Amino acid sequence: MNEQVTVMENAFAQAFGRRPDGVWSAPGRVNLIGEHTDYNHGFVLPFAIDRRTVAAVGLRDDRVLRVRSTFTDEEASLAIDDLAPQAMAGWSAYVLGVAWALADAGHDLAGASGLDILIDSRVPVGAGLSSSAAIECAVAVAFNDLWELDLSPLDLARIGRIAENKAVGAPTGLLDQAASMLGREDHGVFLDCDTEEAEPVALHLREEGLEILVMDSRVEHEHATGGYRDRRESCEKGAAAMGVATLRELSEADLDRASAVLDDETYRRVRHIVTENARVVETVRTLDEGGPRAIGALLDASQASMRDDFEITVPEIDLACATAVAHGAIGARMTGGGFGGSSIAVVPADAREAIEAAVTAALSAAGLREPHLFTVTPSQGARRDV
Ligand code: GAF
Repeated sequence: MNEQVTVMENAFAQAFGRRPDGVWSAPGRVNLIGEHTDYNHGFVLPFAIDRRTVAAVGLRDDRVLRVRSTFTDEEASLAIDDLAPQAMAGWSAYVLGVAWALADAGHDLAGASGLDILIDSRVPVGAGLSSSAAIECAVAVAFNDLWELDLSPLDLARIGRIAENKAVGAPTGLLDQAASMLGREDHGVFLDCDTEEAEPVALHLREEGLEILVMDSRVEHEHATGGYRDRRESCEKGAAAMGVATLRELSEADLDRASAVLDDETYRRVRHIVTENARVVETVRTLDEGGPRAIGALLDASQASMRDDFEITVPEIDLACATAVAHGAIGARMTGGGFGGSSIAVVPADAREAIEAAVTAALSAAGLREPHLFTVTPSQGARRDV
């Protein structure tokens, strides 16, 4: 049993005065490539990371859900029969929202017992690594087991997304929850967000002597408001003007017509989605045929597209990526929704320290915030630990 789980069994006993009935966990994610394509019914290639959120849960003999965490003193408490988005506030909406989403999706919670829930997270918050999906997925698997719902991992990912969209209010796609639910060691999750079919893709990082360096800009972002919502609206506007239901239906062959029909800004938003979808598919093919050392140009092109066309990067991220590549990274790009958060660089293990030093020095010389640098490995998705 891992150390975080043992710590949580003891913390639960301290918080609630008894042993938990089980411990479940779910990881954060890095998106290797495919940004803002998910809600456009396109392609994504994320992987689950080795930083997890853990939920220790104990059954109660009433219908109350009581939520505590190791990171704040705030306690939330709500009866299953009173679950409603407007009854939830703060971070506990990620937990209670999942219970509400199950009911909203038509699952019968009439016989469900109340629960005491203690959450701990080692997924950095605000770093663009899906700390929210990790909470949603950890409690989704716990509810699924304790309430005997028998839902598949993909169904649970969909429930997590409903919680995020309707209870938390962030208009996001399925990327984060799918990665957290379906991740596998050493693999990416190639997800078609139209059919919602997912396929594991071997990444071969270790065999190739490569590591994934996360460069957290420490510029915090928010997806319920602002730029994320704005980009989503631009995509919908672009699709409507091009006469398609979703941008997934467009290919690079449609870009000439798009440039004639759309205003410059909308055109560039659309071009990002169309070219990004093509890059995801190409990355999957390249990984298979040439291995991870061959995907650098695709990662760099994705970064340029997010910077110039979709305009979701920040100077800290642009400089970190450019510096990493100039000092030997295979490729580097922002990961996640943008406007802050993290970028990733695929780096040869023996060059990592030099790349880290160069990135830190470049950001400091530019008078930008010092990044947090750490490595992650592609890991297993949500599971029951005990
Ligand atoms: C955030 C969202 F939650 C995802 O659904 C996805 O849109 C991503 O930004 C951008 O690719 O993580």
